[in-house]
Amino acid sequence: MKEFFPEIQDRIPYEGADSKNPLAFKYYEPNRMVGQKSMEDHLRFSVAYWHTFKATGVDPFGAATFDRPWNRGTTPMEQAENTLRAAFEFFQKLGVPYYCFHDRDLAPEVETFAESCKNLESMVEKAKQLQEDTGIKLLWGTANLFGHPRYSHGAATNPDAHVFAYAAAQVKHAIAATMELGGANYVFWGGREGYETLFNTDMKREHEQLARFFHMAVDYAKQIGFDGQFLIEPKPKEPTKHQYDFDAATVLGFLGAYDLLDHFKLNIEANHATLAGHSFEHDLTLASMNGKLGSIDANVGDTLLGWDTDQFPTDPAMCAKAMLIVLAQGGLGKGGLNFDAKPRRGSFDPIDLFYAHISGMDAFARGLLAAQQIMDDGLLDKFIEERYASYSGSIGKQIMSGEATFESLEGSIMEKGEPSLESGRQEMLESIFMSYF
Ligand code: XUL
Ligand code: CO
Repeated sequence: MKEFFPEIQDRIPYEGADSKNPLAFKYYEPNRMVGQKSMEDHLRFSVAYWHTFKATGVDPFGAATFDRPWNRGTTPMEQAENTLRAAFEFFQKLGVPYYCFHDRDLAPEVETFAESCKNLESMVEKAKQLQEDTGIKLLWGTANLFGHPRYSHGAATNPDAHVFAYAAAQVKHAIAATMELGGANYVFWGGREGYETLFNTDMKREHEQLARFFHMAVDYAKQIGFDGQFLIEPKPKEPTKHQYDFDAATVLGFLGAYDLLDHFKLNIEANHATLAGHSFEHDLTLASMNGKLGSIDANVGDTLLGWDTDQFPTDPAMCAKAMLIVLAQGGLGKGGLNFDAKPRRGSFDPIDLFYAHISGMDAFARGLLAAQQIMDDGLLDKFIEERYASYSGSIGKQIMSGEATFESLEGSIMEKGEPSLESGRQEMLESIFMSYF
């Protein structure tokens, strides 16, 4: 059978930190134990079908630059089948345990809805076989509710109920496809769920529509017995100016307001957090502290650019900050680290996909090792614990137990007077953190 990546003969090897070979791992050793789990089980890496196999390099200024051999078939279904074969060859050679897709990445959308569904079913059958043959699994599936012109004013939040119905029908099939492939999660990214101007938008109504949509999805999952985790992926802007799922805090507020909290966790994407004006670790922490960090889209933006550049992560320190949060909550459960990332438009050779993923995997593996060491040493945790020590003392305990009142606290301040000031020691802590690299 024809190979799509003939330059890579075998599985990418681990060569250790001294290697200068860009086609080898320096840190990612899947079976290496880190704390109680193997690296592979901590990191649960996944490849994003849409960027890695379907992206063309097209941008607003120029045509496609990625001339992928798997996209050269004569019919759309032949291309889809070649793409699937290329994908599984890539997963195996890279040594990655998971992948993620949108329905329309896997199978082409054609003239009628019924025919598009048939295409999806046929591709799911083929993917299932390849999963069985290789042991590679589906981290999550999702539906593309943003590419087709029918969704230009939103899917669930569309002013036209006919479009809402179309989106519902599409998601029904995407959830069923995910279940058929044993997907561990199902993701909702609100592609065009947002607005450009309030002159034509009833925001309250659109929020209510979105909530109805999510409730229907929950009902459908229950009806068919899908036990994967539902995830919402926050993003503040792009494609619309005001995306409804702005950030982790906004999504949690929305889920709480519409009685959906029990059914969803969050898929936090680094580049989305920074577009919202947060750091990656801020949104990870916000999700995690609410028991809602379900999965991660591992990428990075460019500090000089204000849009979603979806680049591969290469900064082990950033990855360590993320992994500290993941380790502290005992792992990602059903979730994983999905590389929602693409090589730059000028990196158009198929082999660039290997360079990109290998460096992303190494960045996170290096970050994991540092995070585990930081946790084991406990210096940062100890500092934070001591910083809040007064809440274990008498006033602090009374405050947090609800015993204290404004009046009782006034009394204690009359007695105790001015508090002593303590330095936050930020630079010292940054220096400790840096010593792990
Ligand atoms: C878009 C984005 C999506 C989701 C899946 O910015 O991140 O690719 O991850 O729809
Ligand atoms: Co994403």
